[in-house]
Amino acid sequence: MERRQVLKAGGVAATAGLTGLAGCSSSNPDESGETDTPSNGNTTTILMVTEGSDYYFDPIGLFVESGETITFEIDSGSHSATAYKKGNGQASVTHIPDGAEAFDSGILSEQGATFEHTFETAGTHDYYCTPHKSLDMVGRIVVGEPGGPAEGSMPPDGDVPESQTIVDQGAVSYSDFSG
Ligand SMILES: [Cu+2]
Repeated sequence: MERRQVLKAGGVAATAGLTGLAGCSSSNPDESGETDTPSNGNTTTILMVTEGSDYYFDPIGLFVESGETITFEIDSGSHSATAYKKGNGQASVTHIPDGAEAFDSGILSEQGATFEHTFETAGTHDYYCTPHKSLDMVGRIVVGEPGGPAEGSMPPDGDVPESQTIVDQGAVSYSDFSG
């Protein structure tokens, strides 16, 4: 599965035990990256990366089922994961479904720092990084199936993969998308 690449990408194993999930001991991938999906299958990580003059979420496009939890984790630099909903941070448009929670991690700066959000509402969720919004640091999460006001246009601050591509591939890495 594509998402396995995320877990191998850096430092996740070392910090998986520090996320403070009460009573959850299933997110314990070993260093080899060869672990099977945790039994509940419900934790997926998106890295937040500063690399030279590139600022990005990786994977930039991700599919999850309704009810799944995504962990946003600082790989390098200082970032936020902030939903495109008018009034949420600096969002100028709403690109999440009606009824979906407008998540906002606030700015995270420590390597390995995490923010978790459980996506309950089906549809297309676009989000951005507050400090790097003007530098194309945006991402798209499709929950269950594409839908809602994000469909038919890209976020105002940068491009993300098409929703159907995300559904088909499960995850779209930043390098695949930008390269
Ligand atoms: Cu950023």
